[in-house]
Amino acid sequence: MAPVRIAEARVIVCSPDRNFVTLKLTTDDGTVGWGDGTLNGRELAVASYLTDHLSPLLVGREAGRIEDTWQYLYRGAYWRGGPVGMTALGAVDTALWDIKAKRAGVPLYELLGGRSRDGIRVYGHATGATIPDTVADTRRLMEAGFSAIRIQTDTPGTQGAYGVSVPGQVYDPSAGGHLPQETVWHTPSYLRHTPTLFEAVREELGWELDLLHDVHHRLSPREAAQLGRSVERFNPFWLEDPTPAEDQTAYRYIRAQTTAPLATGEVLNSIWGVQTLITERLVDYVRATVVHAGGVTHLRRIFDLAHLYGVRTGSHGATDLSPVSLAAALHLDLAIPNFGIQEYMAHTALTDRVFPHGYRFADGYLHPADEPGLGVHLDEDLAAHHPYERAYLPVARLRDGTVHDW
Ligand code: KDG
Ligand code: MG
Repeated sequence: MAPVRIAEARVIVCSPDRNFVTLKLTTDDGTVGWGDGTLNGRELAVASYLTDHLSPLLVGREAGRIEDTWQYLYRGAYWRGGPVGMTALGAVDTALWDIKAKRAGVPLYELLGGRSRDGIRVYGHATGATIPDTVADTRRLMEAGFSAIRIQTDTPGTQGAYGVSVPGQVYDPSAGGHLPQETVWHTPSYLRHTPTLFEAVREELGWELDLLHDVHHRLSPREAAQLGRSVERFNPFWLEDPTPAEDQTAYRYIRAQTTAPLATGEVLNSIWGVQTLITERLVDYVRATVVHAGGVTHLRRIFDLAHLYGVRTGSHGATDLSPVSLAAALHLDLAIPNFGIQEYMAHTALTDRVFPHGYRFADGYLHPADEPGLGVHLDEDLAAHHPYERAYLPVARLRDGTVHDW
């Protein structure tokens, strides 16, 4: 195949119900590649990193040299890494893989080694203000075909629990305005309440379903161990982010105290951020993503390391990851040997119209598009009707006003 060069790099920021940053790379033979560069609450920093710092380096480069471009933009930058830089690099890398697969005339998973499975098992999100509401929502998802469901509920004694949606709306914690919303967190109430949620779901819906729960970084290692022990008997599929993710060694303590399976990594963006977790087998699932962990090239490297140590994958897939990165995740999920599960929250109808895509959900599984490339596009005219709107994720405080992990 004759080499082509990148002729244009354009960043599109739009807000079809929420903000997304998308990179469009066009080669001199007219092939277009799409990359997601969305970093919730810090979108414009990635847009500027791409427009002001990376795009000038990309124009004129050979589009097919993906690994070399990755190394050039990572090792070649003295100030490397971090969520903004790795998200920008992820957007470039994803767009280059899209181009390579389109030029080869195959869906991306074919270039990653081909299918290792028939479909990608996903978990959905059940939420509710009360435990009966969450049980009802879990039942709704079971009836929709999900065999794995994350359960979250409001906790009496806290204000603005993580993961609980406004009834009838897609869960999205970010909110518009000049300042982030503030929530009130109280660990003792949460530790008392959460096991009763697991108990109610098991009593009402039985033991076939895989149940997941996201602690969202709020506990100390000792508290996390207590939670793990108190839900072990309900056979959880995983407890996610029990403690702040950047402290890898906290997991040594938790692991020694509980057999509850552990998952982490959605906020970690490089192989060095998960190295100890994987090589010491401190977690069961690694949740890094294409968009925040440097694209398909780097995430594949993380997943291969995880494979060596028997750790499986469970990539982050909240709605602040655009359909472009969800599509990329599906191709990688389909190809790797150590796939575990993929998070899936459907986007809003408007987001889906702005990002037409060929992936589809059936019977608890997602299937990537079979067209060449990622199988996702951006309708630039429609996107232009939905410009960026300032929005932040919430901030958590304890009852005495101390800032806590959200
Ligand atoms: O931007 C933050 C969200 O993506 C995050 O809060 C969602 O924790 C999350 C999850 O597991 O989906
Ligand atoms: Mg999470």
